[in-house]
Amino acid sequence: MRCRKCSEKAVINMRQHKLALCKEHYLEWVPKQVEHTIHRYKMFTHQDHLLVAVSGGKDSLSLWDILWRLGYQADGLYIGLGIDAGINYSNESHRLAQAYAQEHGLTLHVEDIKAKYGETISELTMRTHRGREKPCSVCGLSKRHIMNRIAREGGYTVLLTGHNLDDEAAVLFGNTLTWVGSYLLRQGPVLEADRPGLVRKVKPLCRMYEREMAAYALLRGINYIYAECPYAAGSTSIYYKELLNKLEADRPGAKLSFYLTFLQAKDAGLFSPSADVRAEYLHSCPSCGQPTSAPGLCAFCRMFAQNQDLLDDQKVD
Ligand code: Q46
Ligand code: ZN
Ligand code: ZN
Repeated sequence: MRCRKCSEKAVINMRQHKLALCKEHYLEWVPKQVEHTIHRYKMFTHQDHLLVAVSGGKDSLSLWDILWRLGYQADGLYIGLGIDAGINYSNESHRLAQAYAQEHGLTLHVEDIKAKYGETISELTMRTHRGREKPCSVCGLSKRHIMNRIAREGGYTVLLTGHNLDDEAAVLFGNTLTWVGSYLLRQGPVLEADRPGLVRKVKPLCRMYEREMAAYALLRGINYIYAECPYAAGSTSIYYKELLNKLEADRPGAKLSFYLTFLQAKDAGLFSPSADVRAEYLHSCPSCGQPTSAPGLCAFCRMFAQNQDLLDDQKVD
């Protein structure tokens, strides 16, 4: 297989794009694709002050790398979740995120959940769900809350995450199995800051296949954590990704077309804003100021308010 641009030996063949490229042209092609997505969905400009959520994985580190190469002002945010599960997952991912920042002279904010709130994600899940559930819902809620808080405190105009096409297609697949209108309406490359207390959120890798990002990180020589979070195993989203991969193997481009035709349908008004029923009930959490549909404190503040009660009880005892 030869590179379409220079006839050198190709390192990757992307059947979905009918395109094979050599290393040099592939490393040029990926940032161009991402820049196209940034412009296509009017995500941000060179004047914006960006905050990238960096987990130490291939997607977020590659995204940070691409932004740096494209000349955007982007700082990183690493959230220490305190996940160990025998492989020291959090420490290793933190080390790799820090190493990337140092090598490129970039600023990385580090927020350690245990240091700040007194419990790791695993401990928090044990307390709030008695270990009956995986930590993912607690983890997702905490990450969203903390990312938004740090972006607001730091005066960042846009918050970026490294979700790729495989992630987005799997979420979309789940949402279409249940047809929750409010979720479908809010899924997309840009989540506007349309509620007080929210920072605009974007996903510049939403059109890039996971395989393309893995190839980018590898060919660019980015050191990322190969291990998945130990709690990801057996999750529904991995199951949906496997199903979509089977479809993609038979019909190259199916994943991309599933996602893009959804966005077109949404733009054409297939989902009415009245589907976003939650919006009517939103108010600002009295403790942190972020929007919530829960009565009183938001779900994140409630987790820690319970904790505070427990601590107070222990002190009384
Ligand atoms: S980090 Fe957190 Fe993920 Fe691990 S505990 Fe689940 S949500 S799987 S992206
Ligand atoms: Zn080439
Ligand atoms: Zn709150």
